[in-house]
Amino acid sequence: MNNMHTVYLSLGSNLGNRQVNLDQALKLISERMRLGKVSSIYDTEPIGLTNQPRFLNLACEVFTNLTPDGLLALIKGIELKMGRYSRTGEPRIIDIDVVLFGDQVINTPNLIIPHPRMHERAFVLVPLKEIAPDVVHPVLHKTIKELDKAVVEVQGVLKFDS
Ligand code: PH2
Ligand code: MG
Ligand code: MG
Repeated sequence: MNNMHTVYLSLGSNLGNRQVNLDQALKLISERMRLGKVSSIYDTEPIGLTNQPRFLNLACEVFTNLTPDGLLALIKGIELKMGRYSRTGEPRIIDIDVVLFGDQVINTPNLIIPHPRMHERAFVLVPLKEIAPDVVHPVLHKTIKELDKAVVEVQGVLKFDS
């Protein structure tokens, strides 16, 4: 099957040189898939985590004919290659999350798409709105623009000047 999917990823880093980490992740992604639009970088308040440094976050579009599980494996490989050691709740060099995979709805033990918290997170929606304002969330049936408007708190998302 050669079925191209448009996928949106959310990237975050709050350890080490955050901007270099995001750049490196984009480079590794682009070596394995066709990279489409990339948002600006935002400096963001950590959400749902205590005593952690601020994040840099961005969103990007990729085109792939991988399956969702194949894409997840590729992404985990990139995170490991970049030296991510994972203890939940600790700062991380890089976190790459699949937020949307075409209009697919997936609920398996190791993969939930759309990302279950994307619609309440300004650090995901603000960058995503730049590159995909009219894309429709396949479960909530709202556009990214509409979802972003509904996130009332600003949640400390600031444009990052490099
Ligand atoms: N990622 C999380 C939890 N909290 N907060 C911000 N600002 N940015 C993130 O990327 C982030 C977070 C879990 O992966
Ligand atoms: Mg995450
Ligand atoms: Mg993750």
